[in-house]
Amino acid sequence: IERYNAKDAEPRWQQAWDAARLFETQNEDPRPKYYVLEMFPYPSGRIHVGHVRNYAMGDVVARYKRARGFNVLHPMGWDAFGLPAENAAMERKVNPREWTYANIATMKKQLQSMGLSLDWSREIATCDPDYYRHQQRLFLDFLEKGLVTRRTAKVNWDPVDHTVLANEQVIDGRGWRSGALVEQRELTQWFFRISDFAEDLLSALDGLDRWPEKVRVMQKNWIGRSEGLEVRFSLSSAPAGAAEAVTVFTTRPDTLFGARFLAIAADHPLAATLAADRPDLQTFIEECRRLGTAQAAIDTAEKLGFDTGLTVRHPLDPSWTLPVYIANFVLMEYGTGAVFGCPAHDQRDLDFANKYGLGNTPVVCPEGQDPATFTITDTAYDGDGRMINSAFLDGMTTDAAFSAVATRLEAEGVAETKIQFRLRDWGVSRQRYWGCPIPIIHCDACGPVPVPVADLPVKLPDAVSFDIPGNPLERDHAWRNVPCPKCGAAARRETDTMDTFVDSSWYYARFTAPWLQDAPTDRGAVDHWLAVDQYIGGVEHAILHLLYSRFFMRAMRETGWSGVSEPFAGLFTQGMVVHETYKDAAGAWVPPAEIRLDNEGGTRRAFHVGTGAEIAIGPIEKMSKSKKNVVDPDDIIASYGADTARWFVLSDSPPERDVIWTEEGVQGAARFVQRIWRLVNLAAHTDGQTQGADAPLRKAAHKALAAVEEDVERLRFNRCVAHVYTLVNALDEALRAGSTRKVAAEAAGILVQLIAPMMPHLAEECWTALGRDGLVADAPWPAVERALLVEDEITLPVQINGKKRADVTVPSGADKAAVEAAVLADEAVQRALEGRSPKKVIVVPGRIVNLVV
Ligand code: ANZ
Ligand code: ZN
Repeated sequence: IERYNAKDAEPRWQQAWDAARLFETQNEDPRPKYYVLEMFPYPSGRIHVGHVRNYAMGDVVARYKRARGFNVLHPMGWDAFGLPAENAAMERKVNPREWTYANIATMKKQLQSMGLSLDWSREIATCDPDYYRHQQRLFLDFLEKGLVTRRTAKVNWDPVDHTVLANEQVIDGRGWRSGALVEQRELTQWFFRISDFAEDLLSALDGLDRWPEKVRVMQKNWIGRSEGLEVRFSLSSAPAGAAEAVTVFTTRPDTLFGARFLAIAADHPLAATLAADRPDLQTFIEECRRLGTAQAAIDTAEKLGFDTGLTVRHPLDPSWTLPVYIANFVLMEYGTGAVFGCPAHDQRDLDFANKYGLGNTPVVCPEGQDPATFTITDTAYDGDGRMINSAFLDGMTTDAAFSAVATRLEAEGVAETKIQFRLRDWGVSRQRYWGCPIPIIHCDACGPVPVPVADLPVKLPDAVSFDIPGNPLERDHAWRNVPCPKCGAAARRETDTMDTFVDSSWYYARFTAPWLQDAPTDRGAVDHWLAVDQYIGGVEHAILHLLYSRFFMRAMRETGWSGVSEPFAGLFTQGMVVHETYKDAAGAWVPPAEIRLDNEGGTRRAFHVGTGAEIAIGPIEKMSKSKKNVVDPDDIIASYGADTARWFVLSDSPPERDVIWTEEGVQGAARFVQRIWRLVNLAAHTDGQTQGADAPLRKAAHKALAAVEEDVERLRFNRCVAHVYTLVNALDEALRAGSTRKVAAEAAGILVQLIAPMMPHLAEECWTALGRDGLVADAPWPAVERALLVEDEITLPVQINGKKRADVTVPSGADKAAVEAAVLADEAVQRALEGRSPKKVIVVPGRIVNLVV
């Protein structure tokens, strides 16, 4: 038998699938639908092995479901707007559009060489006017529905990328891409009102039972629901022009008797009033602003306060007054921008109080502590307990005290219960060129005017220069200066473009009818295909992309573009592909392609292929350009073929965990490809006459079939791989023992169908070798013969006086008497009995045997 030649076979089968238009999905089809989607890639230049893993998983599901009789939708597209295209334009003087489309062409070829069962007829690039015109339409519809607003807001300004960042794009006070320290600026911005849906986005998480629990928890925390009270503290004497009272939001009204101060945000209106004629206060406010609004920065910064000299009356005891501070740890953006400080039970308040000598009063005593001696010094107690030092609350639990305070203050009209969310509205304005233009025209007389739908798309101008920093749209007067659609006066286009997260928030809906010219979606198609049955992607998108998409579905529902609320019924987050790192004697990183590994004497050593010099093997890390530990899928496919690469990324570890890419592993996968090829050919031509091996082989084949079914459904691809190995071993054995051609071919056929979702090209070649008709990619999944799965023997553990002493194998239909006889005859049991005879033998059928002596 000749070796299997992937280089020759793979393109041949890809053409065969194309010619049969096998993966072009029709919306009208009587079969049940199945929508499987992998997160679409950003066209950065080339695909990396992370993509290979992601798409291989999706492809297994798609091909399997297809074989199971589903009408499968498995599309692919490009998340094509974004900063790298502009950076390339700046660095290499290439047009962002040309750069992007060139990358798409390269990456599409690469994906096609993987043999994925994708419906390329539905391909989308988000930078295509045929896509973003509909996004502009959605924006206008959302605007009309009140789901979009415009307001000035403090924004995170990235001074290196010259752009506004969403809070989510600020990590530890730095821009997520540039790593630059983010500044705060006041700008007029467009916002999607995602916070209107906070309650729904939160409660609907419970229904997403095919999402990883950890992702649901992350979303829940991000939405951040708090139940509390808004309480008014009246000012002892309000300064001129200021409100009479300061309202705080608290989740701990039970601790009200522990209050020692009030603190307001630097941007609180009262602070502004006071600062009018106080330069020292103005300086302090400036200082607070520089800290920004990033939670991490606030949490780690030293607590700073400014004593306003004002006091407020305690709402539960008007004779008691509290000082009012301006404090850097209070955010204007959350709650009411004011808090009451309870140092004994809140760490930030305690740090602050200790610094400014404000003292503390413990009011919650932990269970088991003596209230008489319970004191707080450096560590606040934020748990539950019994109320102390709290007048009418004394002796109550914290929960009871919460209700008692709420009831009393509400009755007095100084408080209301309030549900507060951490989720902010989504600011989508970006001061960038390479994004979807916001379809608005600014007129001095009419204000911001929507571009009429008939005038869409607002197309990006093609000729742009990035010679000077900033947004080229601002400088393009021909593009920018247009008449007002309302009054005809000279007006200006909005030059901000949309956050690229908008593009990816509805692409999965567009895939259901991407050919539509005059509407974003077709209701019939969108309602038929959505929700996506299985979405697969990186956990790094667990919060933003998924939350924004969930918002978009709801907004599209409100505007009539969808009848569905949840975009993704099933979600799977796959692990990364990681790799060893290599460093030469001079400390420079060496790419794996230049490494030769040696395992002589059982120690792994690395040598440079060119110089022969020994190279140090470093830790296994996420593949990154900076550490050069990347492998190029093209190289792997060129030397081993796509099936080997696919098999390897599916095989080595559970799909949700990281997989370590090793040359040895890939070689192992390549050998397995040849082994399958050889065995299938042997099976096709065996002239075995004996039938002895037939029964166990049939059993092994149907067992593997049933096991793969179960594990594919749960996306446990590594276990599917293991079942295939088991069947291959069984087939090998049977062929040696001599099985009939009929049974060998049946088993080989099942084997080929099991590998077809994972190694589709090899499977086709084997299918032909077995003399089967048509394409295995188009063949229905074989039916499991359940009768073959019944075990004819079972192994029972035997305990003597509660201790396990032996395993005894009996026929699975054996009755109690037969089991007892077999147990007592067992050598290990006899040894353990040491001549004693058991007083009692308890047989739990199918489970265990207990002997009492
Ligand atoms: C008094 C108090 C006593 C509080 C106590 C806590 C413990 P979550 O759960 O995140 O909603 N807070 C309210 N608004 C704030 C703002 N704008 N900036 C900073 N902190 C703010 O947190 C609610 C708690 O965070 C509130 O309850 C308030 O402090 C603080 F023993 O009120 B608490
Ligand atoms: Zn006008």
